[in-house]
Parts: sequence; structure tokens; C-alpha cells
Amino acid sequence: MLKCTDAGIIPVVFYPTDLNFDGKVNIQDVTIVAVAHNSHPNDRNWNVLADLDRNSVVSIVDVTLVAKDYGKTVQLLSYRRWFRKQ
Ligand SMILES: [Ca+2]
Ligand SMILES: [Ca+2]
Repeated sequence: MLKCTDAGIIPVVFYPTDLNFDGKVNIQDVTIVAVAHNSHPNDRNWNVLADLDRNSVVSIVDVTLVAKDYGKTVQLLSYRRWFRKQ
């Protein structure tokens, strides 16, 4: 899970396992990593985003990482909640 500030205004928590950047980790993200399964750079089905552990192969480890976050959604935090967490 990464934290960033959107335009310096709204703290956002997002997931690198949200491979299509739609704000939720769901079957579409599982499909993306499944299509790239067993691929390496320069393979036709290679997808750098699906190589979540950055070891140059999309393996069951990457599929597991997406499955682990399944159902999670982007969270927008209010400043008050953000500063309480710091
Ligand atoms: Ca998604
Ligand atoms: Ca990998």
C-alpha cells in the first residue's frame, strides 16, 4: 500500500495491485495478471504492471499479491484523519 498526495490537497491510499487504475482491486485485475502469467520481458503477453515483485517474471507470487488485495478500494482520507495517522 502506497500513500501519496493528490495535487498536494487530498491524501490518497492506493494499491499497486489495482492494475487497471479504476480504484478497486477486482476480477479485472486478476485477469490482467493471469493473462501475463509465466511471461518475461519481450514476451508477447508481458505486462510490466503485472510483475508486482519486479523480478522480471509474472509468476504465481504476483497473482497471489493481487488476490491478497482483492476487494480493496482506493481510500480518500480527510486531512484530519491523515494527520492523525502521522
Ligand atoms: Ca482495478
Ligand atoms: Ca514477478
